[in-house]
Amino acid sequence: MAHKIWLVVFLTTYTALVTSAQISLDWWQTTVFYQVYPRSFKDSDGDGVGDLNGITSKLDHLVDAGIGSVWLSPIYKSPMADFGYDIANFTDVDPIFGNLDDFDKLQSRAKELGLKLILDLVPNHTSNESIWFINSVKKIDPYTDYYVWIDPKYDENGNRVPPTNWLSAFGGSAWEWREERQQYYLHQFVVQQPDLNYENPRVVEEMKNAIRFWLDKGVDGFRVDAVPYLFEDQELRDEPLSGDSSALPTEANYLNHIYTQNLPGTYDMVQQWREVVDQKTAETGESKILMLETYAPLKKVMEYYGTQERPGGQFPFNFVMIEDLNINSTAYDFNTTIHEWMDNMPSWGWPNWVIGNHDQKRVGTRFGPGKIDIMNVISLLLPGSGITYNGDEIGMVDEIISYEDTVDPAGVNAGPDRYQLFSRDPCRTPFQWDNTTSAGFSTSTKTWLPVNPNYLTLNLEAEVEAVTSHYKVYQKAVAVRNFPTIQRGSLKVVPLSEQVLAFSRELEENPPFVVVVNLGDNKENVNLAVDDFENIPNDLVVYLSSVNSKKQQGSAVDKSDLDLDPEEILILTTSRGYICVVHSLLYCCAFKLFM
Ligand SMILES: *[C@@H]1O[C@H](CO)[C@@H](O)[C@H](O)[C@H]1NC(C)=O
Ligand SMILES: *[C@@H]1O[C@H](CO)[C@@H](O)[C@H](O)[C@H]1NC(C)=O
Ligand SMILES: *[C@@H]1O[C@H](CO)[C@@H](O)[C@H](O)[C@H]1NC(C)=O
Ligand SMILES: *[C@@H]1O[C@H](CO)[C@@H](O)[C@H](O)[C@H]1NC(C)=O
Ligand SMILES: *[C@@H]1O[C@H](CO)[C@@H](O)[C@H](O)[C@H]1NC(C)=O
Ligand SMILES: CC(=O)N[C@H]1CO[C@H](CO)[C@@H](O)[C@@H]1O
Ligand SMILES: [Ca+2]
Ligand SMILES: [Ca+2]
Repeated sequence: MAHKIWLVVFLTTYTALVTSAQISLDWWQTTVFYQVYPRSFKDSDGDGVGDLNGITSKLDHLVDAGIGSVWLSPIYKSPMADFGYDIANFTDVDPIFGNLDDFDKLQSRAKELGLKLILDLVPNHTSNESIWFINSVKKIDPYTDYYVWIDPKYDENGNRVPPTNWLSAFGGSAWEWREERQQYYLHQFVVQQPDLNYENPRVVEEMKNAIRFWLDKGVDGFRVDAVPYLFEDQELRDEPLSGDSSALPTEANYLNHIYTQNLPGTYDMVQQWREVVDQKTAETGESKILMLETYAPLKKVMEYYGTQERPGGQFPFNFVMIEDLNINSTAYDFNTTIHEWMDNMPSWGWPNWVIGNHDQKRVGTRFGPGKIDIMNVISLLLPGSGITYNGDEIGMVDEIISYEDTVDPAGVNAGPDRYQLFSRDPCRTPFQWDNTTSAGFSTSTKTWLPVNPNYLTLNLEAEVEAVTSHYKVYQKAVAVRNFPTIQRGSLKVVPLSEQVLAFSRELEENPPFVVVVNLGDNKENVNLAVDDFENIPNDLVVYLSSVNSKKQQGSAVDKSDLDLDPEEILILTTSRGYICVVHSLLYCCAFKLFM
């Protein structure tokens, strides 16, 4: 009888908890977004370039890793001057990647596997091969004012000069002269990427239609590219010098971009897109989302959350770990940087942590190969959505690429002496699936970027077979994200020494988690019995330890006397939490009585 009563109590509370957990968080808050760079993920037809069918064939990998959402970098029709970020048609697939049928197959496979699908939206510019631009050059309406066309200025000698000193993100003037129109057009990126004119309501509508086209097809949202660049100063004022002494006068960092980035109209446009997306959410009853790429000063980045009444994106990407931390950062630096985001975010905002993408040196290169897993674990266990750039889960690192093999316009434009400062090719090399030809990426030995020669040992298959590996650590870190403590728990960050960073996640009756990492090259002994961790019980057990750790999963540790090897990672929980986690007993955690 007593048992029965307990069972009823258990089930009622269980149901209430399950329900409350489900009501309180949406899929995009708990998921990990996995960025696929399509050219480099998997080549299905042996031409050396990745494609949609290739991606479809490898979606199981994402499920195996525990990932819930895939974000594809651009797959649209493009002359590939900026490898797909120069779009000629926003509603068609480039033949190099396949066609719309292949897209449909990819999407249905993703749905079958329970994966959400996010596309890249590149609203700032089109390709100069877009029919819009071709017509605009010829002043064929309605395209005449689709782009930013401005009359030339003349210097004191009567020579034609661009209307402002604005610089392209990839170097050189942001203005390009066109004889046919006797005007300059603006391109904040390469010459082949003319900026759209967002003062023109038709352009605004075109982009909304592109968003609707893909939403109608069933995608779950967009990652919006280069958001700060949407609007420019209507008075065409020159930008002041930045004072950055490392930048050449032709390089973007030479100027302070007060007239070409984060102009007020930008925030409003994002909110308008959000309305389009929200409309689909209302129609389908499933949240559709916008994630924004906004490299900008933190205060401006936060404004892209919008207001609670009129939200912007679900979140702007959080790049603080890319911008403010590196291989030399101390635990105090990590503390400051994590707080920087959490303390400046609107109270109702949802965090996220980005450690890599196709524009940055890989995390394993920025922080050193010994810290890849540290960065994966930290970014996945802090509060918020997880984001992983393809290959970071297996610890891929940048490859050194010669100037001859360089294809990224940002690198090519910089010339043989400075290309390594700008080229994004090193982080875009093909995914390393196994130790066969071209790392299992392609049947061809000639791939669009060379495969990193380390693939013979560093590849997914080997890491799956190994007892411990980057991938195994990644998988286990992703798995804990299913637990309410990680999804909704509080955060306390405690730098225990210059080298050792710890943070706790706690949620009511649920077992807490404590992440402890040694960022340094020396052994350390730390005491977790600090004020901030006073509610953490003493019976701590290792849920996950790093590849180099001597501590076994499930072994007990002494809270006040913890030895750490260099670059060691520990995810600790209580013995009750440990049973829950290893058996994936999601909600058992909440009941002290029963465990
Ligand atoms: C884009 O491609 C689609 C499908 O091929 C086509 O119907 C449409 O006219 C194209 N749009 C533009 C602007 O070229
Ligand atoms: C696009 O720009 C490239 C580089 O300036 C040029 O070679 C090409 O002719 C342009 N295409 C069009 C259609 O304007
Ligand atoms: C890290 O420190 C080393 C030694 O002081 C220095 O050479 C290196 O440039 C630093 N790296 C970064 C990214 O700051
Ligand atoms: C961690 O960062 C916060 C916010 O900057 C600061 O208030 C706190 O003192 C830092 N903790 C330590 C131990 O430095
Ligand atoms: C290639 O990988 C397979 C599977 O991991 C392994 O059995 C084999 O020994 C590897 N071959 C070489 C040459 O490393
Ligand atoms: C991170 C990212 O996607 N950056 C993109 C910003 O926009 C330019 C131009 O579209 C791209 O080249 C970058 O890759
Ligand atoms: Ca291919
Ligand atoms: Ca613009």
